[in-house]
Amino acid sequence: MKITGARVIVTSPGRNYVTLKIETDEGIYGIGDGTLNGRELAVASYLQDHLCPMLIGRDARDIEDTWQLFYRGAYWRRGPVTMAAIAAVDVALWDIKGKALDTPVWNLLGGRSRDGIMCYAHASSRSLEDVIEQVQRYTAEGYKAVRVQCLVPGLEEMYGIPRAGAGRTGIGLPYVEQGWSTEKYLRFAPKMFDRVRAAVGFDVALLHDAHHRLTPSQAGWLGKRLEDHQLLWLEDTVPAELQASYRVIRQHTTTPLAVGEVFNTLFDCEQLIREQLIDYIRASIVHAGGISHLRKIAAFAEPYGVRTGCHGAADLSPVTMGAAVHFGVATYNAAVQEYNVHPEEASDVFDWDWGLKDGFLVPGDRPGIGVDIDEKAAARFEYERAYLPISRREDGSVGNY
Ligand code: CS2
Ligand code: MG
Repeated sequence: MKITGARVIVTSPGRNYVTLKIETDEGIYGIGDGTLNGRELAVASYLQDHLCPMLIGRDARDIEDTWQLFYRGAYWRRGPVTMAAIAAVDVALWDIKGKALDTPVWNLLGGRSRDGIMCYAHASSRSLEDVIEQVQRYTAEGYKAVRVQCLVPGLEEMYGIPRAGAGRTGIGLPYVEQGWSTEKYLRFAPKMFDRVRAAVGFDVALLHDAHHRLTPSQAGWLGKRLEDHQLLWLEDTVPAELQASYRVIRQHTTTPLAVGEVFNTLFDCEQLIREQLIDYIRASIVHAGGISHLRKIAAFAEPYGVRTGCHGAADLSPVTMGAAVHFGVATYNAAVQEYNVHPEEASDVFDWDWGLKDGFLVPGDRPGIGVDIDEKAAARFEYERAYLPISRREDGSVGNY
């Protein structure tokens, strides 16, 4: 089965998405996601200018060989742009294989370990009362787990999740800047959980994201203070590249720790997993080299008791989410999948068969990954340059996003 075409579709139905479509001489095609929030065109060029020409004429069945060709063959390895581009190719080829064999991708990954993967929703607001109401509403809808984020009193903006539209139009800048104070955050975060747990009880799993803004000792203190609230996880406390920091954090708290949405390969988390410094690895299919590489991360993590809790913000397209649902039902140590509703317009462009059932994401029964793209509709939503907000600390210096 020869690859006859490979093209990149950049579209912006509510937000930017980069999709790769690979066509074969048997009429079967597959799609993969290469979206890298705020740096979309870098991946589009990497694919268009460098990988697509090499794909033509290759056998679409040889997924592993194609992965190794692009990873090892480039010499310049790793990094989010490279690994998102490789992921787009990898997922498109798994999609083709599923369609060629007339079977969903979970069946190619060893079959099901479960019928659906538990997901978590997002309670996020400027008001704590509203956050509590959101948790209650999600619980009533059947969600088993909810991430809790709230505006820190004394700060102007929420952190970690841009407002709808933010990043597209800053005031006087092409990007938005937001003030940050770790001290104010640390005074508030434990009280927030005191209030939320008192209101919603312990039947719902709660999660929280610190977005890389703490020092190891601050993270240890926060984790310890939150222990009685029994979080499912405390996410991204310190900058993710500081793997050794987790030795300090781990010694100070038993709150479960999650890290890794910005990781691209096993090498980014090898120490974290081998030393059992974390409980959940958050690497995603799109940013960690596709299904093929994420499987290897999960396989490495399994004997150490580390489970996956893959990133699934709205910048991870319905294509990645489709692949993630197959990965989540097939992979033994997949624990939970982040889930964020995509912008409404995304369903004009993408058509997917995965769905939400009683707090679990479940695959449909189409062959492949079960997601398609309407290229004509995609063309109606032109790319719009967008940036993530920049965080500025109270002393004026740039902080970690
Ligand atoms: C976040 C994301 O989902 C998460 O846990 O950390 O909102 C993240 O900020 C974005 O996906 C960045 O693109
Ligand atoms: Mg996060």
